[in-house]
Amino acid sequence: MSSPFKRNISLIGDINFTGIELTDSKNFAAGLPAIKVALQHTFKEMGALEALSTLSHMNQKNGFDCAGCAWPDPEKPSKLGEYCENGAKALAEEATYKKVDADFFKKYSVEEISTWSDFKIGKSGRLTRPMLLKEGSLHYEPIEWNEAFSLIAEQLKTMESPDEAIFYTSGRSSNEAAFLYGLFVRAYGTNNMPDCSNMCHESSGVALSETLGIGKGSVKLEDFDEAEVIMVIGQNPGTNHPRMLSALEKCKNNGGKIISINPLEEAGLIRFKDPQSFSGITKGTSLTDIHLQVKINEDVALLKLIMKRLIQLEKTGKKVLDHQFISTYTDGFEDFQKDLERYTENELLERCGVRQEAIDKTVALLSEKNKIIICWAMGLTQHKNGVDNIKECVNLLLLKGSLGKPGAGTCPVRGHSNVQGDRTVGIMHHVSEELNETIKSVFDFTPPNKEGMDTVKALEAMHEGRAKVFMGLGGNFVSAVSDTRYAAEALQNCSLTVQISTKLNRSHLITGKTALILPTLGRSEKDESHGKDRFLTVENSMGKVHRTKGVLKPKSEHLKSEPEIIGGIANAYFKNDHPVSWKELGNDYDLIRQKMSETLKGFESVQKASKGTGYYLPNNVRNLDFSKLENGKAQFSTCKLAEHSVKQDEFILMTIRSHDQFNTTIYGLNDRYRGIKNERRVLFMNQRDMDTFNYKTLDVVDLVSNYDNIERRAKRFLIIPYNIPQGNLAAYFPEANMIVPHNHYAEKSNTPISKSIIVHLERGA
Ligand SMILES: Nc1nc2c(c(=O)[nH]1)N[C@H]1C(S)=C(S)[C@@H](COP(=O)(O)OP(=O)(O)OC[C@H]3O[C@@H](n4cnc5c(=O)[nH]c(N)nc54)[C@H](O)[C@@H]3O)O[C@H]1N2
Ligand SMILES: Nc1nc2c(c(=O)[nH]1)N[C@H]1C(S)=C(S)[C@@H](COP(=O)(O)OP(=O)(O)OC[C@H]3O[C@@H](n4cnc5c(=O)[nH]c(N)nc54)[C@H](O)[C@@H]3O)O[C@H]1N2
Ligand SMILES: [Mo]
Repeated sequence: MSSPFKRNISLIGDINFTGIELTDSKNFAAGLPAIKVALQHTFKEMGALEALSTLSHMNQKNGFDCAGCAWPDPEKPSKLGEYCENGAKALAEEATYKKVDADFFKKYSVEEISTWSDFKIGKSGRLTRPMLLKEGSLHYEPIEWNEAFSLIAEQLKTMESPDEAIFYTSGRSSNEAAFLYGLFVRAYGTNNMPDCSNMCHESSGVALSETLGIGKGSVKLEDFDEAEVIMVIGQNPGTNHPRMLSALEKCKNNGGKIISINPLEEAGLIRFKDPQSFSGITKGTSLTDIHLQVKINEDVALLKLIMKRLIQLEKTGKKVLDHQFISTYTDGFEDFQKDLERYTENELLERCGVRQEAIDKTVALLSEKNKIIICWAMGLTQHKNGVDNIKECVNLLLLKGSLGKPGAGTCPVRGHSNVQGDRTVGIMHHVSEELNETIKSVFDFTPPNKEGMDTVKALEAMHEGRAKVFMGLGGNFVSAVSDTRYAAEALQNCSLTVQISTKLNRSHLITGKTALILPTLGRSEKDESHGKDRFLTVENSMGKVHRTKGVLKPKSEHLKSEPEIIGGIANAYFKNDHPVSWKELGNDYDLIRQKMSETLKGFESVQKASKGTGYYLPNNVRNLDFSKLENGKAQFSTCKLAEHSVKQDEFILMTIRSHDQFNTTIYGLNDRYRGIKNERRVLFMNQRDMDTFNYKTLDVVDLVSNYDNIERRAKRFLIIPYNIPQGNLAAYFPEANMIVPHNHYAEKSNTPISKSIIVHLERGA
């Protein structure tokens, strides 16, 4: 019997060390070094002239939205430039002059490319034409668009049930593309729409929906000007949302205070030197007033302690809580208060590991203020108790009446530039009966009403052979999800994998039997049809919808826009036998917007209103309208403390981003603010732990996790002494994804536990 053809693909590529240099970690973010690095990256990839002229259009009214993070633009963008160092890197990455063309794939087999590091793979350049990897072949070869569309349509038709196909989305797609994609997937007959947000802010969505009735944040950018206190929890804005530092600076200049809660003292939260102002370049603004160095995943303990102390203070006669707000707008206060009494201050203090004086200062500050904003990101969401982490933040805001007024509210800081919009316009594995009804009346077909799969369920289904076709609208699924080995096996089980992408990544190498690459236009590129420029829309982290229009000449004449590609696939699948005219819709974004306005709440005037700086979608928390929740009130929650059983030789490890990456795209090998030059395989460790276990700086170790008696290993990391709590470790994602178990994730949100993985270390070679 001949064995089935299996390509010999490396899961993570080259793990040789790249020549580390250690420097001092920094105590400020941005400043002149940021300008220098921004220019270095863009000049290198694009040339100086094009770089400067393109950057001047970024985040401006008639330009394009930065494809990096989802931080909003101010009403009046700075004329000097409304972008940050890492936005410039995102542009350089997309607008690079380097190309991955048919010759490239002729020269290099997928096996060979897979032995390269992710850094080298990404730097190969932009994808330029549709490519096919045939069953049994090791080289991609060119394919015409129409043939690619037919091939996908044929495969989709051979599925025994539409639920055997998976349609993933990453949050860079426009509202129009995501809406059309969701519509096609439903017309095909499944809700299998896993999304990058399942691994990201899903815990926020669940917690906020259950407590406040909307899965999004409530603050607007202006609220940062008025806030008395901003708490930044489990987030590293200096690297991942650098433009947020300007908003924090404004708060400080207006007399506000900043509390950061993080196992690390991140440079971006210490001091900010605004590269767009003169004083910024010289001395800058100190940001954090109180840093609470919490142990990994002990935020619930810390927040409980703070709230317990606030309630006690109130009992001494001081006015600390907003009783008026609590009685008018909330439900469950008594139970919440009773639950807090179960814990002693000492036990909470010991668990969170924070110094008593820092807690005292925090309690004193919060007791006097009631315009509080809480910002958070992956440090809270990616734990088993991720949903409770966020509910505990909501509890604090409810106690203080810090919602629905200027300068106060919730601020989950989103990741991808349109991850929030994609969900708003219908990328969702849950069934919404309301949306299904509207789709039925607008488009004249009946969408499926069976719950679909999120990323963890999709992974399992492919692994077990219950799903056979995988399509990715952007992203790099295999490197982004947990458990790289399991993920690779899952994708390699598929009969067909399709990636709609701008740049080459590992998901083009670890594929199904047959694989397709469909290259698409990037945000920064002109999207022309019949000589006319088209525009798209996106939604930022604060619920504002606005337009985006590229300015650069597309990298190749073969590229299609995302809506065109989706329209093409749908048209090949349905031929003309469907009430929706897919091809027409894919080509005409005005028509898509027209349909969005008929289908989606808040999009009634998207066509007109998205002009200029855009418009806000409805948000019930801003109006203190909790009518959809139990008793018509915002809900207090009783949250559990985290549970970890960590043995003597084990640690809790968080996977974090370096300053030189965008998720699985590696811009460079430095992590400037943390003092690392030219290496990604590093492990941050407390010096006392190093002494206890007899490790020296730059000793080599493997990271080993053991869940359910399965040993998972990530090889070869260099130990770096770092200011991190004892018992905690940090390494970069995606390298460390080898050790994240696919079947351990947050309760209710299914977000993988990427920030609290129990590991032990083994000395490596
Ligand atoms: N340049 C750049 N920008 C990006 C991205 C990128 O990769 N590069 N990614 C985008 C995406 S998709 C996202 S989701 C965001 C991610 O933005 P972040 O969430 O800021 O990214 P992470 O590096 O995952 O950092 C998490 C932070 O949480 C802290 N942390 C970890 N565990 C805990 C904990 O248990 N408690 C507390 N309190 N803190 C903890 C870490 O020390 C770290 O500072 O950024 C977006 N923007
Ligand atoms: N261990 C660990 N794992 C994590 C995380 C973590 O903190 N730790 N973070 C998680 C989070 S928050 C997220 S959001 C996910 C990210 O998961 P993904 O969104 O799947 O990953 P990205 O690396 O952002 O995807 C990059 C690829 O997107 C494609 N791309 C870029 N721009 C465009 C575009 O405009 N259109 C199209 N069609 N394609 C484009 C390029 O080909 C590029 O290679 O990873 C998650 N995984
Ligand atoms: Mo994310």
